[in-house]
Formats: sequence, structure tokens, C-alpha cells
Amino acid sequence: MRQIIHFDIDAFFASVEVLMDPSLKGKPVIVGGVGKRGVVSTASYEARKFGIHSAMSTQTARRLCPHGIYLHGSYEKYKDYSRRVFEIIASIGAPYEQVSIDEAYLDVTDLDASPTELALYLKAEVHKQTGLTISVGISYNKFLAKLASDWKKPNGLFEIRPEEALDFLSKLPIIKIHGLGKKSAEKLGAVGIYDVSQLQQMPEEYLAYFLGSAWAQEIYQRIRGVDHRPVVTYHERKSYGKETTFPEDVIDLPLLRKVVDKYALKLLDQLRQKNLRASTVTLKIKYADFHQVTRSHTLEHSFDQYTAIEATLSHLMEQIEPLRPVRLIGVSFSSIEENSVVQLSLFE
Ligand code: TTP
Ligand code: MG
Repeated sequence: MRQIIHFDIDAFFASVEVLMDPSLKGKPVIVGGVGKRGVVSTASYEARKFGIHSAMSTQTARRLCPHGIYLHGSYEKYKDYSRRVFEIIASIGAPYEQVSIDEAYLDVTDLDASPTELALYLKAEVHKQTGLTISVGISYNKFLAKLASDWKKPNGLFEIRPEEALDFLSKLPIIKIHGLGKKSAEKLGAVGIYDVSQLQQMPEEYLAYFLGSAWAQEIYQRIRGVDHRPVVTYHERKSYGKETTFPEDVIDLPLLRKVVDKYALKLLDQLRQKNLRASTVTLKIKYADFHQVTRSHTLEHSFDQYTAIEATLSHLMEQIEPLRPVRLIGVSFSSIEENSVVQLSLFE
């Protein structure tokens, strides 16, 4: 059984601002665009009590919490804190996969210390060296470890043991299921399905009706506590990717899709020329407020043709927040393998 840790820094940007100016401690601090059309990047937990959250317009936030402290923030500062946290993460010697500026998975299966000891060490060390608090989740796969780190935020530590997983999952609303896009959740909500316990009753074919067959298969497994995705060490990853920063921010989803398709076709061309195939598709989005997300999907069979990944791209695109200006978009293919073996056996 694997041992996976997921950690996520608490109210990251806002926490850094409090560290820079300790007089802000305990106050509702909101970081983001402060102009008329600005968007909230994040808010301190004190500010969240007023209903403020990431991606909300700053105007709305100001209505909810007029006495809040609104800061523009500085991305360079956050990158520097992130780098310091990841130095601590790297120092424990486990493979780790960074998924955003403030979160990562670690595969600690082969370490001598127990996951709980390691988690406590990381929490203490990060706090000592940076002043930040992190929330840590422990479980036997990535999906559950992430749910666990979210469960006791902020400054949490929570483990989901194999024998507890099904029960834990059955008590969740479906919006907690990472990988289920907003649109899918809406479709399910329209037929009265809100809870994971209801999803668990559905046969896979019925699930496929809402999610498409590739995703249905994956979600069907996840809500039963099964997730075989490996922790992929970034440095080992060989990938083919292409991205662009738009001269002006874009909210037009069909336009974004066009760009993604164009890049995907180009990259597939490159793969075929080199006689390679890939298995993983990753979409990267940086919003106008510099918040960056990457979403990946690994297919069961490797691909070098567009038709094989069309549905996957659609699903990944579904995770883009509508109406939120996008600054950069990129697509990449990884888990690369040689095509020659497959071809040989075909022509033999
Ligand atoms: P998150 O980890 O999602 O949020 P958080 O760290 O502020 O709060 P918590 O983890 O305690 O729930 O994102 C990390 C940082 O990324 C966040 O501090 C600011 C930035 N961010 C944005 O700029 N816009 C967003 O929509 C989100 C979700 C995050
Ligand atoms: Mg965070």
C-alpha cells in the first residue's frame, strides 16, 4: 500500500502579507486586483467569514466586508516564499509533485519515518523557517490525500485510512470530488444528484451518460477510494508542450479551445515525426490575477492522434472558470514512449 502526503499552504498570499506586516494579524485581509474590475486572489480566514473567496470580484468583496484590508500583493514575494517551502519539502528526500505555487503531493512509501511523523515534521519546519502554516493530508492515494488536507484547514493534519475511505467518501457532496467539473456537477444536480453516496449507487454506464466514458471510469473508481495515479516528479517528466501569453486577457472559451486544438495538433505532429506516443494530456491556465492551475489526465492507451484526445481536452477545458479572464494557456503531452514496438508488431 502506498503512503501519499498532500500539503497546501493556508491562505497563502494573504498569510505572506500578514508576515510582512504583523499588524494585519487577525484582520480580514484580501489580496487581489484592487481596481474596479479586480478579482480576489485569496482572503485570510478572518475575511472568509464574510463570505469572501478566491475569484470573487473585488467589488463584491468590498460590499461584503467594507472594513477589510485590500492589498494588491506582489507575486515575486509569493514565489520566494513558495521556493523556501519547497526547499524544505525536497530536503526529506521523497519524490514529490508540485501542482501549484502552494501545494504538492509526496510519495513517502519508501521512507523510514511514518507519514504522521513526516507530516508533523514538515508542518513544524515550514512554520519555523517561514512563519507559514500548512495543512497536510495523508492517505494511500493522491485523491484521498488531497481530500484529507482540505478537511481540517487551516493548520490541519488529517489521515484517511484504507478502512475509513468508503465511509468518508459517502458523506461528501459531489463538489468535493476533484476532477468533476462544474458543468458535470450541474448536470448531475439537474437530476437531483448532489451527494457522493448517490453517485456510488450509479452503475458506470449511467455515470458515463453524464461524464463521458473515460471520465466515468475514473470517477467511478475514485468515489470507491481507488486512484492509481503516480506521484510524478517534475524533473523526470519528459514532455512536449506549447503555451502562449495573450496580448490581452481572454474570456472567450471557444477561442481558448481553438488555441488549445491548434497547439495539440502541432504537438501531435512533432510526436509522430519522432515516432513517439504520449499518454498524459496537461492543460495549463494562468488567469489574469496570475493564479495558475494545471489539470492532467492520463489515458489508458497511449496516443498520437487528435481523435484519441478530443474528449479529454473537452473535459480539461471544462475546468476553466467561465468569465474569468485568462492570461496564458498551454497544453502539453507527457508519459512519452517509443512507437516502434507497436508498429513492428503491426507489420510483422
Ligand atoms: P489556494 O491554495 O487555492 O488558496 P489559499 O492558499 O489562499 O487558501 P487555502 O489553501 O487555505 O484554502 O491557492 C493558493 C494561492 O493561489 C492563493 O493564496 C492565491 C492564489 N489564487 C489566486 O490567485 N486565485 C484563485 O482563484 C485561487 C484559488 C488561488
Ligand atoms: Mg493554499
